[in-house]
Amino acid sequence: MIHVYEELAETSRRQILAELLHGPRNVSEIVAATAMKQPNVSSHLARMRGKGILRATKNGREVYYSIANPEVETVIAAALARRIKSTDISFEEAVVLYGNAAVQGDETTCSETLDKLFAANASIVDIYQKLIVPVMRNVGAWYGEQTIDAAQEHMASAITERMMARIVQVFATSKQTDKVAVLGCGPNSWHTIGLRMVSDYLRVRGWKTLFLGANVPQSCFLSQVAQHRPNMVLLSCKAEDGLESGLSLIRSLGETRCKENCFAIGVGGCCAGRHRQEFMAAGADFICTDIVTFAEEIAPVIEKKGKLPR
Ligand code: B12
Repeated sequence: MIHVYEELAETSRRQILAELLHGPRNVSEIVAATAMKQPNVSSHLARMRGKGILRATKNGREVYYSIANPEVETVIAAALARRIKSTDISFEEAVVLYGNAAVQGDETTCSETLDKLFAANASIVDIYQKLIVPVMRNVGAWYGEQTIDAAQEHMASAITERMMARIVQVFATSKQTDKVAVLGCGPNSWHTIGLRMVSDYLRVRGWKTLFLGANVPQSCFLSQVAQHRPNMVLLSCKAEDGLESGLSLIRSLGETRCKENCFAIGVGGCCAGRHRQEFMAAGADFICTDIVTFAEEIAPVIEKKGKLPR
């Protein structure tokens, strides 16, 4: 019976077997049901027939394929039913699965873990706050206690950035507002993942986002803001190394605000949380250290041009 599990582990053959659980099918019917190319379907059918998992019966000029016998059929049906059930996953389990995979460079498991959360209808904010944030916190702790090395920390960050590109595509809508945000990390600030979450969230809400990335020289940052005339400028400041340059950037941004180019300035990241007063004194309109508060209390208010919680 081991052959059956091998076949079920492969996506295309699993799709064909799932279709054949409904009864005998010819090649054209399988092509239509699976949206696979005809030569691929034929080669998978030939392989599984060779292994005794399928049988072929001629009916006039058509060849119909079916599952070889009731015993094999029971195994396939049970395995597929288990698979559907296994889409249930808690965030706690996902953090463990994804985190261990990320530091081992196992992108497939990270991606499959996300698929389960998508299937469970998790929101983008929940995936970011309840999966990615604790995963990266664990990665930092593992690095601190030397369970992983710097290369693994960088690899996990790189994989997470790729997974976030996937996440935002899954939640992307055609919704578009006239709102624009410029987001970036000032000189000496390299932690972009939190700010990228905020950027993704705004995109899903229909904002046009200009994500400048890490370590942006102050003059270039200011020129992007002058060019795009955003409604909101967002910075992230996570490590103490970026404090002085972050404050300086906010002061300069404040000076460039005028009637024609009026935007809200927001700062996030834990360094901003620790130095809230200094950032507010420098000209920030709000400090926000988590994406849930941003999504629930800040973005809707800015969209309505209401008063921000200070
Ligand atoms: C990954 C990582 C890196 C990566 C970053 C890759 C990348 N593309 O971002 C790399 C390897 C580049 C890096 C570099 C460094 N890092 Co580092 N890094 C981390 C790590 C492991 C995870 C950070 C992360 O991505 N978290 C996940 C995100 C999603 O969380 P977050 O940023 O907090 O974002 C959330 C909120 O803060 C908020 N948010 C964040 N930004 C914004 C912005 C806005 C506008 C809003 C509304 C909300 C918001 O929303 C997010 C979701 O809720 C942490 C460990 C830890 N415990 O945090 C250390 C950590 C942050 N790093 C640290 C340090 C010291 C450094 C280095 C100086 C190390 C070195 N000696 O070279 C350098 C350079 C840092 C610099 N000058 O900026 C320290 C900071 C300590 C401190 N108090 O200053 C930490 C805490 C590790 C530690 N315990 O020592 N790092």
